[in-house]
Amino acid sequence: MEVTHTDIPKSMTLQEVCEELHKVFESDEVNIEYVQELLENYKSNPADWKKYAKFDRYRYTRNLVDDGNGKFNIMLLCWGPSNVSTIHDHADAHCFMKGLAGTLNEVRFEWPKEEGEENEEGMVETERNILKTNGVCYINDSLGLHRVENPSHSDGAVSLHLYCPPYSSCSMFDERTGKRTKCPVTFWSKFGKKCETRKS
Ligand code: 2CO
Ligand code: FE2
Repeated sequence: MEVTHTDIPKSMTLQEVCEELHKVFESDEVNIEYVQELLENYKSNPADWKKYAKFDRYRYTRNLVDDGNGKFNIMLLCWGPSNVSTIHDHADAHCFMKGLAGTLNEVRFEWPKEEGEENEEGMVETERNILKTNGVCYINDSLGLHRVENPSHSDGAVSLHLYCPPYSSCSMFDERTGKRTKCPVTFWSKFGKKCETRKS
């Protein structure tokens, strides 16, 4: 079925959503509303994504689903009970996030003051959002920073993330001081296969 930007079929598989996203990102202009609508329209079906859902005991995992011909990345993030990210930016990328299973909390922060300035009060929280299964949220660096956490002590959570353009490092921030550290972001698996861990 031909999909136009005004006519999204009611039931799409994750693969069909990814195919449509390839079409959307052929253009250099990102239609944020349309991407958001497309992701909202998708009803999470574990049969579509369970082969990418790989959990680690200690921290959330990033599992690449589609590399978007180098223009964007789609990945599944798996959050074990109580897993939490650092406070981070998104390296000037658009970040869409959709809940696939469980519930996540997103806590947003203002950018800290420039280095060298006083930063005594620590980082300033601006917003808290709850991302339920099938919910979608969007952030980019002009909207601030965030931390994402799985508030459940017993259940895992799974989320789908789309970044455009893809990025391989971002900045992480110390909540108490606002101090920034540049960090690589890595994948736990790509296309359903576990990545080799580099031995030092
Ligand atoms: N941005 C984080 C990451 O890609 C996850 S929080 O949602 O954007 O690891
Ligand atoms: Fe993020």
